[in-house]
Amino acid sequence: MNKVTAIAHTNIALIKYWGKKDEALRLPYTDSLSLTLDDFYTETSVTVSDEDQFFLDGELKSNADSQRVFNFLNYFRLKYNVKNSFLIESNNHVPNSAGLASSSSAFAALSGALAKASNLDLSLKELSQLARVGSGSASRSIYGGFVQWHAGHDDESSFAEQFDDASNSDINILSVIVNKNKKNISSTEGMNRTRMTSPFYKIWPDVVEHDLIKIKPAIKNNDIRTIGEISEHNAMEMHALTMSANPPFTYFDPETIEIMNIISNMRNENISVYFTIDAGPNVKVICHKKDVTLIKEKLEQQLANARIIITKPGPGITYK
Ligand code: 2P0
Repeated sequence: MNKVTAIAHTNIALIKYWGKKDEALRLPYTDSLSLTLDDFYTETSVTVSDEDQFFLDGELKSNADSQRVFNFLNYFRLKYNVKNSFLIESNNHVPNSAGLASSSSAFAALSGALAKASNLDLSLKELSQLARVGSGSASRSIYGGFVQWHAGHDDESSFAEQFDDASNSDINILSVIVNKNKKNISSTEGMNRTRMTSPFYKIWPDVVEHDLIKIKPAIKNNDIRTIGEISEHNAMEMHALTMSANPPFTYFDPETIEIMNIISNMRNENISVYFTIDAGPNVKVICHKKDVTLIKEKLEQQLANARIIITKPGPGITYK
């Protein structure tokens, strides 16, 4: 049987997804909006086989470590009446579970490869619906550029679509990696605890709606300063939710806060630079392409142990 290979890129949420109203289908409480990134991706090959097996970065994973992938295979088979088992070989070109959203590219690539290996001719919208059930943010990684995930109210109505292909955007992102260790509190657990216990969660849908209304024209106008301001504020609004959960928690490490301060100081020098942070300690820095080298140098001068990768808007799913 032929091997089918799909490549999908990670995305960074500018307006965050934080909370599900349906666990099994991964239906979110709110829309979210992301930028797909060029340099972080997952390449996944699928071969029809006589048993399900999952290799990650060349290593055969135990049944326990494959459970999330196997559950997804079962969902896929049931949804599309597929009878086959699959050999899955996935290679991540991102540090795993370090707030770099590797599950977004992973489940997007897996969805595309599974559909192709099963001779299903799925639209991008259908792939987005499928990927969403693997990991919410994966619904957005089907597309390149700026992508909006419509929360919807059921499986059919919850999917992402491209908002802008970013071909006219001067935006650059610096990925500042301070910690590659797996996070203690998964996104799934973190968002559930927040939703159930933070007294501020009830205003989160309004916060997102408001931020989306402001960021969309800024994206169309290539207004990176406004994109940065809104994204940074939205990230802090999300992290304020984790700190007000019970028991409270944070994804910030000391280095995370150090980087936030460095960015803020650069703004005092009139450099247009902003940050966003996901469910981990690493920081994504948002800036104009013309400033990216200077900003990288300044970060390197002030951070002894950080790894900094410059990237730009990336493409949607492709096949080899
Ligand atoms: C996002 N994050 O919008 C948000 C912001 C992290 C912070 O989506 O539970 O792995 O698998 O649906 O997609 C990371 O969570 O969560 C995430 P699940 P996912 O990108």
